[in-house]
Amino acid sequence: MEHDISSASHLFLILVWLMLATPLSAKTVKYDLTVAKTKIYVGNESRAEITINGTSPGPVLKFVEGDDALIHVHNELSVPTSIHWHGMLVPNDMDGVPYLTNLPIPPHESYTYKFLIRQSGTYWYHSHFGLQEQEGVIGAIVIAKKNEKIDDGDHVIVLSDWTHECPSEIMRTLKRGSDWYSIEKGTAQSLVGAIRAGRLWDYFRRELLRMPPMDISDVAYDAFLANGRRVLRIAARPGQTMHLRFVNAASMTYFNLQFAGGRMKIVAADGQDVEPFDRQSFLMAVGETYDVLIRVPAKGAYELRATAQDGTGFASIWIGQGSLHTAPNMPTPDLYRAMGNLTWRRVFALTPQGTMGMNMTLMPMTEHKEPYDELRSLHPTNFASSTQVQTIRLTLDGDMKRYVWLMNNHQLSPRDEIKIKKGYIARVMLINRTMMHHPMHLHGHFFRVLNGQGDYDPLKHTIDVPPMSTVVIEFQADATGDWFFHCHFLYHMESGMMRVVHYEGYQPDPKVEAVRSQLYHDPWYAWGEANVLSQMTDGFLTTSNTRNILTAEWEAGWNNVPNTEWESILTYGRYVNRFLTVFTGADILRMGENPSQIGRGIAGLSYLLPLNFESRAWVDSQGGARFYLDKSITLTPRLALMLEGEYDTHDLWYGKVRMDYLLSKSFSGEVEWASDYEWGAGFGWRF
Ligand SMILES: [Cu+2]
Repeated sequence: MEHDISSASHLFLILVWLMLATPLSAKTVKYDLTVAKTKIYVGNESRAEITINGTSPGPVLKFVEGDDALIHVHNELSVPTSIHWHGMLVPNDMDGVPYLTNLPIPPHESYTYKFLIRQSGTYWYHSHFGLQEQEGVIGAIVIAKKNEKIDDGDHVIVLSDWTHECPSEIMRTLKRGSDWYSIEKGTAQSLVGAIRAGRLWDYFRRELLRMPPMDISDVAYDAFLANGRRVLRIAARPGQTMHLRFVNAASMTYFNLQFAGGRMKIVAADGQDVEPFDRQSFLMAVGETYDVLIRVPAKGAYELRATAQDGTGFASIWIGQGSLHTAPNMPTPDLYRAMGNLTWRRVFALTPQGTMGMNMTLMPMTEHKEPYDELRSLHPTNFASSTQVQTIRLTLDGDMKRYVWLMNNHQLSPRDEIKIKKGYIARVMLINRTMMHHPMHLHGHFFRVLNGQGDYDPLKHTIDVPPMSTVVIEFQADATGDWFFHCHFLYHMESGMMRVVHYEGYQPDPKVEAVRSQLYHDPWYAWGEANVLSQMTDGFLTTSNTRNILTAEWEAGWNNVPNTEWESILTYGRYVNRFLTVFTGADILRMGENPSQIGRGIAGLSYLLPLNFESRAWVDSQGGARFYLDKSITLTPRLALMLEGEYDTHDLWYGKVRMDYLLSKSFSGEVEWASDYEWGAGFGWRF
């Protein structure tokens, strides 16, 4: 009898334990995502893009907080892929960064991502492999709070940028320092443009400070899209309150959002609720999400327009039916003026610490900016005051000309991991020393943005660091692992602006660690230029990675000289910073009355002088030396005046003046006077 009572009470205890251990609402939500190459149409134009279940963006993944996500990803590509859950607090080994947290998913294989949904709000997912994000591997995630009803007024809008060009060709074009995209977009700056804008002094000061012309987005896009369309229509009832969940899944484009039907109420940023506030318009950085409430006016269809920050195009979202009410055109940013403001900031930035203080400074570039100052969390976000703080200083650096983007002046390497102490507060100062915005994204954490709201500073996973500004963020170091921290401009990340946040003592999966070296892979890009004129020819072939540059140059002339003269220079250069490169190599030349070939070893340096004069000096193995001075003046976006002078202890002075008019991305017409070969005309080819 006693025995029976005991087993009954055991059974009861087990039942109670089971009830407590399994929350009633918890369920497993499964998705199957097939990543494959498909032809995508934008209007009448098509391009082979990568889709998820046949579309780009892929399906919206819907969950309820507390669910278990089970996502089977099937790779039908001929190359690997890997999916990252952007803004999601997943275990490190589900984060989808190839070679860091996961092995890439090989072609025609599948992988299952499994994680507990520990949050609610609007997030997204994208491929973290190569440049696949630009090719369309993007999609949204919507997570309802427990007991939250998502009604028919709730819509996800995924914004993106679209180009005909293959992303690897875009990367190579950027690497070779081509200005073509800014010419295509009509945002290229020139001397004549500066005079017309009344900004000659700003232009001169920029040159004096050795800055490149200001740019907002490095790539020229063919279209800007909302849910894969230039024009998206959303049905709505008059007077209805709509909940719009914006995801900026573009590769390189910030969007200005403006609604023709009234103000927008921002209720959440990066998935986290904020105290609601109204905005007429606001700027949205790459990688961010915003939840916005709008009220549909009584009559008509109203445009909500997402304009690319550089003003080169927009996506339209039409809400409601009836007569059309367009949103106003966003003024195109005045790059000359912005540049003027920034160069002053550059002057002031030369304080002992080289920073502008701890407060977030926003660029006075346009009236439209991120709503960061107003973001205020609904709940206190401060940490226990007893927690120890670890301060991390990260500079964002870059060289527009070689298209190298760095953090703390280094590319990603095992040495430069950011080592985090578990349990500490990591306070990170992000110091942007470049003339571009950088949307910095931290995986696996929310950080507080120190924006002056005190205990209610907002939580985010992505933050824009405007040009020449400092932003301070801090997070509780409580998620052991190796987390990626990078600029979410795809081509900036790909050219070096990324770091690994490593928790001290964390041991990654040995299988992933075995291929970690792939993460540090530093690809070489090759390009060249050939100029063929009636009296001479010159050009070069270059191949380069982040720090190393191999160049073969030639020059030959036949006019006004007794015999054809030629010279060939081969160098290996080591890039020190955006001003200085040191090199060594060989110089072979044939010239003079009785031509004979001379070969000599050379060693020297290239240095960028104030006013953007490029200088180069070398000494040679025969005890000689040479000095070059080059200057290129962009008169109009397509017309450049190039001046070159050189002095060699062997063959004395030589100089040339060339006018180059760009006909297309690759070709230009040229007229030149060279001191040895006199006048000539011809063509230039960049490849
Ligand atoms: Cu960047």
